[in-house]
Amino acid sequence: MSTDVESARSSQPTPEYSDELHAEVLEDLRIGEHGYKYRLVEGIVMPPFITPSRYALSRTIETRPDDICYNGYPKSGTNWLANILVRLVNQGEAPSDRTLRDSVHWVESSIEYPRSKAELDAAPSPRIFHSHMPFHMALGGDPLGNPCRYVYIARNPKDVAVSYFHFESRAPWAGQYDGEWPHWLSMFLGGKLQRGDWFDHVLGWWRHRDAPNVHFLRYEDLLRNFGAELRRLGAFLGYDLSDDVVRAIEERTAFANMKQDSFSNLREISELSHFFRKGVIGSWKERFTVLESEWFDEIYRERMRGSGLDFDFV
Ligand code: PPS
Repeated sequence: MSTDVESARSSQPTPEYSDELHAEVLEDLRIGEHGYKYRLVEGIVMPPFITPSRYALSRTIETRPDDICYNGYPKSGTNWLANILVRLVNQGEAPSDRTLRDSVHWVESSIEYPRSKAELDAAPSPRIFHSHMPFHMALGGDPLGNPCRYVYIARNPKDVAVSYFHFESRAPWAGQYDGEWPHWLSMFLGGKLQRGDWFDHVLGWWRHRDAPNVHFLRYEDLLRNFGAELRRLGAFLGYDLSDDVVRAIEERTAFANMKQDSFSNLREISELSHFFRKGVIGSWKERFTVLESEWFDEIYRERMRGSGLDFDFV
């Protein structure tokens, strides 16, 4: 554990969410069933910390050809991808003077190191942006009309729904939501969770997977076939990775290592003490009943029909 990272951690303020500090406009916060807190942004359910000014900045920021914006529906492996990208542009190494979250820019959010426009303009290239937005609300405006490279990660939605349930139950930015799992599942399938409908989110990016500045990957492929997926990602971003660098990134971003490494364990953020939960394919089976699974499968088949996209659930 590096001393520099330790001191970066201890000097971070605790970015605990509170309406007063992070919601910017309190009047438009809404409370749904079981206290679920959210705000609507362009008609889509969003966390209260996606504030009008942060969202406006994220949409209007001028992107550069070497910018990278990774994106995904919540709980799809975006922080894993963050660690991979930070190391990919740096020969497998992580910065010694800051943590993972502080190595990336989360523009749409008012929590966790929000940068001003001046700070973003001054940030050295390649800038790496964190985002969870649907395609039509992406960082930098229309992805097809700006030079940023977008990397989208998608994960099978049963695991996403379960991971998200653990993450948002009793979370301050979700109004201390206190519903039970069956209620959560109906919210997920109804598109009522923060970041909106999973199918719209994933298919919105999937439809543009062949655009020259969009790269689409699946969590399950990364888990099963890391080296090949990393090389594909490297080729998209213009990095030729040696075997040693591929091995180093695979090892340092493996779940167990990310969980204990002070660079990536997210322990500096108080609400994320249980962030590294399972990191596997198929933990949905511990939560779904047979009936829930059949109901889910029916909706999944209907919504995914004709898309050409499918997921590994086991
Ligand atoms: S967030 O809060 O929306 O940004 O979460 P996100 O990072 O997108 O996804 C969190 C889930 O990813 C798992 N995770 C990993 N899986 C495999 N390998 C690595 N290295 C890894 N790091 C994080 C994390 O544990 C969450 O999934 P669950 O199923 O809850 O374990």
